[in-house]
Amino acid sequence: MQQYLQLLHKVMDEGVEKGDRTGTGTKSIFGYQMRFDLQEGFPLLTTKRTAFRLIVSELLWFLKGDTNVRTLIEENNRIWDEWAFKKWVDSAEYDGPDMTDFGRRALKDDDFRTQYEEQLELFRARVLEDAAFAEKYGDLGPVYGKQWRSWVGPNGESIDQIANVIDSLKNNPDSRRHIVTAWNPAEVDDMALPPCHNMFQFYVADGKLSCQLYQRSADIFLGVPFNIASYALLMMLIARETGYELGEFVHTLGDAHIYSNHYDQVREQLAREPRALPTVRIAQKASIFDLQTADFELLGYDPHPSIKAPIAV
Ligand code: DHF
Ligand code: TMP
Repeated sequence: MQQYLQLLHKVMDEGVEKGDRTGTGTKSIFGYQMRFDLQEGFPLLTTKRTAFRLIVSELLWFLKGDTNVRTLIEENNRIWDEWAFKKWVDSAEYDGPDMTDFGRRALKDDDFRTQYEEQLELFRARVLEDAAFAEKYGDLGPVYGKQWRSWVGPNGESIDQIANVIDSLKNNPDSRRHIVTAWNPAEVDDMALPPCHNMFQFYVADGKLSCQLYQRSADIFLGVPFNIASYALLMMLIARETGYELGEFVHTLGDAHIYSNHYDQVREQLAREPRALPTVRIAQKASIFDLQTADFELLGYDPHPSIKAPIAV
């Protein structure tokens, strides 16, 4: 994971100060590549505790083709709630206290923060209790799960990119077309957040499966540790399904940024020594689509303590 720490260093030292959609401000570089050999262990950060369980449940949620936060909340995974909540408070049906620009206001105003947390909790409860409400406001639009499993083609047909790529990896390993893309230009405007990890390609050589991800936008402190581990897990699942050994995960970043309210946390993390990587054990099921969060076991994980940071909405 030295490459991740090198990335933190590089962006802190050389990043250009740049405004962004969320109004937070960032230091940013454009274009960076990391390579993780999965034979060397599971690439989960050891310089801060990173929530493996949330990474697993999010990946299984993508693989099921799900786009509704209800199923995540049921698993006590709240990482996508703010983006569904945003759709709810912007809707005509919402009649609670004004939540305009809630992410930034909650950072500056403690009274507002209390009010916002109350509204977010009410939203979660309602998504869990009220199926019709959840269907309307828990859904993030045609995000990853939809594009991976049921991209709608020009004649209304549904394309399962994950099943197709498993098939092509098995039957035509030398192909240079093992691609899955979540970036559907016809549908990005309907998504709560356009895909950040937007395209990946598999590669088979010497009986080993590798994968390269192009991530257009990378929140290096909060998002990227999840993204690395998520794609490493995805590779383990696809390798199991296709019978190959594990090769490299190649992670290519577009706009790689550190938010201005993460600088202290980054410095704290950079003062820590990396430890040995953990490993992951996954239960044997008939198909990867049958797996559940409890089927994943993380072994030998001994990280430094977690470091909290606000997420830019
Ligand atoms: N927006 C932004 N600005 N950055 C992101 O990384 C991001 N990621 C999204 C959706 N929108 C985003 C989906 N993935 C967390 C991590 C990944 C993620 C969303 C949220 C997160 O908050 N992680 C914290 C707390 C995790 C916990 O609850 O334990 C962390 O410290 O890792
Ligand atoms: P953007 O759509 O304006 O690029 O904002 C998306 C933010 O979310 C950006 O900071 C990148 C971050 N992000 C990740 O780093 N990884 C992820 O998996 C997701 C969903 C978002």
